[in-house]
Amino acid sequence: MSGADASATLAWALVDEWARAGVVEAVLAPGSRSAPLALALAADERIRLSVFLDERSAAFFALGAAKASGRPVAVLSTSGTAAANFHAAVLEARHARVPLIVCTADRPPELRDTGAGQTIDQVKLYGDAVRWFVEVGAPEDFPHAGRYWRSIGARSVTASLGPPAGPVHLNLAFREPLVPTGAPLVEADGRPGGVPWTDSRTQPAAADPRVVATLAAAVNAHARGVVVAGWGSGVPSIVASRFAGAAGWPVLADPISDLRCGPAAISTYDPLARAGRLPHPEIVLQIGAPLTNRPARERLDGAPIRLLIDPHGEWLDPARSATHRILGEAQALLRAAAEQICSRAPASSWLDGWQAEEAVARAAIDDLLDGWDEPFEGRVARDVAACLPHGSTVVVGSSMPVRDVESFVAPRDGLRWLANRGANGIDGFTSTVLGVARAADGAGPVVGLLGDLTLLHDAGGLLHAADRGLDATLVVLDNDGGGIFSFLPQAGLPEHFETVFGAPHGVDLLAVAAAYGVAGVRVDQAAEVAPAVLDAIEAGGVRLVVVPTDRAGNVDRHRQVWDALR
Ligand SMILES: Cc1ncc(C[n+]2csc(CCOP(=O)(O)OP(=O)(O)O)c2C)c(N)n1
Ligand SMILES: [Mg+2]
Repeated sequence: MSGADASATLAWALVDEWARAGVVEAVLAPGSRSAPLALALAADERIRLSVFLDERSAAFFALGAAKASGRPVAVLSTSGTAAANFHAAVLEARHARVPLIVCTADRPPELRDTGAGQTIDQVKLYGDAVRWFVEVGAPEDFPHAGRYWRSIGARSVTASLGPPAGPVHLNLAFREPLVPTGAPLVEADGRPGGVPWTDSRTQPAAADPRVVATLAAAVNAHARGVVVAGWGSGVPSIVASRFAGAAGWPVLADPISDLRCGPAAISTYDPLARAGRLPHPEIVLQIGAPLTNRPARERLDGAPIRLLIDPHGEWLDPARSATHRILGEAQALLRAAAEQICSRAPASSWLDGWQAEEAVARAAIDDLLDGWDEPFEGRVARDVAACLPHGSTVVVGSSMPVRDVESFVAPRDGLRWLANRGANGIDGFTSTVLGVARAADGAGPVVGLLGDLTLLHDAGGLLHAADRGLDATLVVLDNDGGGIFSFLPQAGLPEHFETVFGAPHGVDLLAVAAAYGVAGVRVDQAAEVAPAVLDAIEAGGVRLVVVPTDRAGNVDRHRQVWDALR
């Protein structure tokens, strides 16, 4: 064997291939076994490196940056439980189709299964959650080693981008010495001209003319249709608007679909469904995930024709109500179908009816909300979305925030919405928001809307947050526990409810943030929430706006809104 430094060469070749293929962000949590790759990442000026203590926060930060940018982000851990702490973010990346290059350092084979320190079985650690797994093997100088390492680097980027995008896992065994030996590198130069080892492209799917014709015929045959859009529709709002406008159909859009804008958008389907006032469509076309809102889903699942556009073959149909499924890109299909629809514009009595219901419901909701001085969680969601400048990104936490956003936010354009809805966890959220802010790079404000437990679950994500040069405002609805459970049947079991579900903590969230050097304010009046958020954005840096609310009172207020529409 030559004395060349194979570990350093492998690390350099991987990082070089990632940079050639467009990777600009990497995240690591320190450890010794990962040293060769950590040093190569730190040395490469094309890639910005963020360092976290907690691997879970590191992975969710990478997830946020990748979600916001659409570009793969590399994330590196040392061996052992460190690698296991990536798992939650890997699962979210899988289900939300986010490109992540997950690198776990490992002991070489001769140290495995021997009680060697910090050694677990890392082979296929994340199971089927990853789109590609490679046991890279301990680096050695062998013929064409450079070709092998470079092709792994290039292919890991390609595999993470799919489609569908998702996490890939490189398990990297390193032998000591783990720091550069000073020996020459193995011959492993990249292609001339700075191009990736293998330039890999996926041909964009054009819409199949027969499928387009079938969809257009279905629209032409049914005036009483609706489009429903959950997260991940992949359709630009202009395309959805043009299709809906030609069809004369309303768009029932969860804000996190980015399609709650334009004249056909209906934002009040939750209270309308609860009041039994949702008109009965003959046909429902679902793009993206199902709505989060259960009353509306239950109402629409009963439509005689339920069409599911399924770009990634994921059958996003938990109610099993789809009568027809189209495997393919919604964007190309809607764009082409809109051309073939015998347009019902400018007037469709079906759409007019929906818009009239929307106007009545919107006015009733807004009147109620505006009359309440103490912060109501639904109003906070509505007002934060309404006040933000064009170009802002809102990252919504699971539990009630994502539901209140769906129930109360009025249609508007100019916002981008993100949420961890692949697996609906409340974990890693602080770090996700900060990762989004990293990718946004000051291009527009980034605001997180989250519950108190969601903040506390990843309070550690605030470590160093003030020093990362990031701008992000975290609007925390502090109802001292899990407010969502008060809406569920568990609420009828008072004996154990607070202990087992509500889980109050009594923690001063501003003091927690202050311990990490993060400033914030507490806002007790509903009308002051939006100004406080705008002040925080203006001040810059990472800031908290804590809005105290009351779990029981919050349920009452929601019921008052539902009752008002009955
Ligand atoms: C990682 C993870 N653990 C547990 C849950 C279950 N869970 C769903 S909502 C919730 C409470 C969240 O409380 P908070 O963030 O304060 O929001 P609120 O319910 O008050 O709106 C919990 C524990 C989950 N979704 N994800
Ligand atoms: Mg809460």
